[in-house]
Amino acid sequence: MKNTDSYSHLRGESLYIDDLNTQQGTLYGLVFDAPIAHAKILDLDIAKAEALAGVIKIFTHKDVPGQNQIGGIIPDEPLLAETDIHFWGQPIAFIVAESEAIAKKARALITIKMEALPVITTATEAFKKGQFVCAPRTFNLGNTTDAFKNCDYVIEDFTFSNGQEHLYLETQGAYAECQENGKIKVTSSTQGPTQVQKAIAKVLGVGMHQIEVDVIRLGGGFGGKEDQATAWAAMAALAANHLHKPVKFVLNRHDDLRMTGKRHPYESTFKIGLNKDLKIQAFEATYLQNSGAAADLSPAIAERTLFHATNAYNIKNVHTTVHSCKTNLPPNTAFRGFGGPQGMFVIESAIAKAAEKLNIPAYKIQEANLLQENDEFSYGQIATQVEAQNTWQTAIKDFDFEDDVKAIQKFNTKNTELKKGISVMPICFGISFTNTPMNHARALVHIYQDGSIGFSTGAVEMGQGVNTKLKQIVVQTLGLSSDKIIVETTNTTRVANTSPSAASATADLNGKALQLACDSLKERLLNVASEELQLDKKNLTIKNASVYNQQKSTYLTWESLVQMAFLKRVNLSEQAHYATPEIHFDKTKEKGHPFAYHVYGTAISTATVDCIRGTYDIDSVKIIHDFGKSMNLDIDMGQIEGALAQGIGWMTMEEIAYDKNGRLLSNALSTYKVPDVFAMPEIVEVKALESAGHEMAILKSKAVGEPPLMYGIGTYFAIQNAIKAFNKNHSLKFDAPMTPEKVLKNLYQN
Ligand code: LUZ
Ligand code: MOS
Repeated sequence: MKNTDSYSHLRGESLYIDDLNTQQGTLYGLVFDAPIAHAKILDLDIAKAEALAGVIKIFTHKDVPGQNQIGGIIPDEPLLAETDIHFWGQPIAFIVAESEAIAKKARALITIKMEALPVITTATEAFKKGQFVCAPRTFNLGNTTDAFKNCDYVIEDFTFSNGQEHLYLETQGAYAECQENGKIKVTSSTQGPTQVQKAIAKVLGVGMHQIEVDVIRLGGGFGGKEDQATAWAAMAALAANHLHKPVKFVLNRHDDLRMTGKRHPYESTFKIGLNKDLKIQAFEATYLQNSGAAADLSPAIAERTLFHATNAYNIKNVHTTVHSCKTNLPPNTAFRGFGGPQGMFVIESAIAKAAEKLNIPAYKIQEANLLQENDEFSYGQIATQVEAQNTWQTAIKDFDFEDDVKAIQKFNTKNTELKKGISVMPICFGISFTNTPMNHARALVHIYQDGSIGFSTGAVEMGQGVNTKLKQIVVQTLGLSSDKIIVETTNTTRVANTSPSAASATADLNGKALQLACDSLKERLLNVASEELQLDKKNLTIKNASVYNQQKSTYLTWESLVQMAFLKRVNLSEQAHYATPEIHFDKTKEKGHPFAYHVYGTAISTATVDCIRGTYDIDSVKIIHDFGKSMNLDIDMGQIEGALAQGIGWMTMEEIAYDKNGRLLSNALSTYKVPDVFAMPEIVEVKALESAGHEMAILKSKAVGEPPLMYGIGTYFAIQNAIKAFNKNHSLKFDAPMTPEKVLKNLYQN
């Protein structure tokens, strides 16, 4: 099925927050934020700003009728600063005016007196000072101390991976409208409508039933709107509630870049031990996560780092610890991969370092340690339906890896100023929210009297194509054509208590609930058909919008069947609930079976480095990906290509920079470089692994949102491999992103 949004996207008719028709009397919001990263607020003067013509009111924490608190996991984040400032860009006051332009003028009139406090911007500094947003976590398997004693080689080093700006095309925003009896409706650009509803209710001090959150679609989320769409919606709702006027608040790009959290930078140390046969015997790592000034989703992200610490490898002795370090940066947050990529970069670095020491290619070590059926992950889950070897071997064979290696060697002998490199990157990513209670979803389906269908789920369309997949499920289950079916907006009054659209699990969870609802409706309608046709129900099916008896069509069309059912007073609506079976996790033991299944794949990347300039091209990325049985290859391919681009960006060019005072330097697209079409590899080839799929994946079509981002990690090592071909004495360093500046240094330093 074609992406259901392609028609309205192409015509520019798709609606985002900023496209909504505003009601008469709509007011506009703007945040006054902290101009310093850490301070005590001595005095805030809003009088002059509030006196400006066209300014309606300026809200501070004193105007919050409920709790001034938006922390999702830990209540440590005020909506509007009270006595202290903890990061540059922290919201302090919310200006509401007749226009954005007036609000902007008012912002310049606000004055604040502060007493500056020491600023911490790195995880290591916070770690040394003992500042954390939550307790550390440790996963342990076997006994690393004993295992290291018997290793032929033990290698230790440290790694850094930087943050990453989400850069969703649509910035954060919300539109709040008052309704009758104190009810407020908020249209929000959020991945988590229920989180937004809950936070607003808390801030206003009312029940969740007073708040309706509606989501049409997002212009991208990537994790940035899993937890961090709440503040803006809560401010708009706060103002609408107080003023009894509609309030629109869409962040401009600069405000969004400055005020929102990003992917967590990680500073990590590792110790890896292996034997002459290249089998990794033990792996230890300590991850210092730069959490920023509040917990946000950091505890869950830290946990996922541990879940993916050994990537697609089997290691019998593992000891990993993660510390969520509190710094004076905006609270860092979910970003595609959710801490997994950060963990995987460390094990890949460890393998690269070991390979350097043994003077062999890294892929020999990788290959010797790939996960196999019934291996145990460090968190106790037993690996089944493992495709690590399959995707690896298929990639090596189908993409003529050995030939590539030889060609690159030949190229490197012939050329002095240009060097090529190659890497292999296997991935293994667990599917399910690691927090087990979040793994459930609901769907609501209405069949109208004329046979047309409208359905709702908790899934948020953010460009990933979930609405198309959901529509496909209805089409398949009820045997109809898609023009009879509409996907309603995601709305908390139709489908309540939803988990955010995240963790790559949206289509699985919501799709399974939808499938259950459609199955029930189908059963009910086939009962009616069986009665009408006087035929055995078990021979009846619905396809091509007609009832079929043993593969032969009957006179009963879908429309007539629905009408008949309605006249017989049969319920044409259904609500269903799906909760992922089998999964569990015991945090006291740090053991369990947290994932429904894993997604596997292998990417081969090649790069060419210009050894005079330090610039590089990623020449090719060739991927064997485990889609299971992809239910929509167009959409899934789009996810792979997008994730790969984002992974390449994170690993090779996107460089978040804060100065030592905690001010964001990379605060515009002139100073923050993201991949464009020229940065993409000239060759991107994606082939589907032949595999059975997994029962817990919707229609056996495996989750595809996050896993392919980690193919991008391979490009870091392909560049590094080329550098090593030029600078034989170079000692590998693991400092991502591999920007041209760093490439140049590495080419000429040891
Ligand atoms: N969000 C979340 C996620 O709350 N829990 C998760 O496990 C997760 N994993 C990936 C992306 N977002
Ligand atoms: Mo996410 S990182 O919101 O799946």
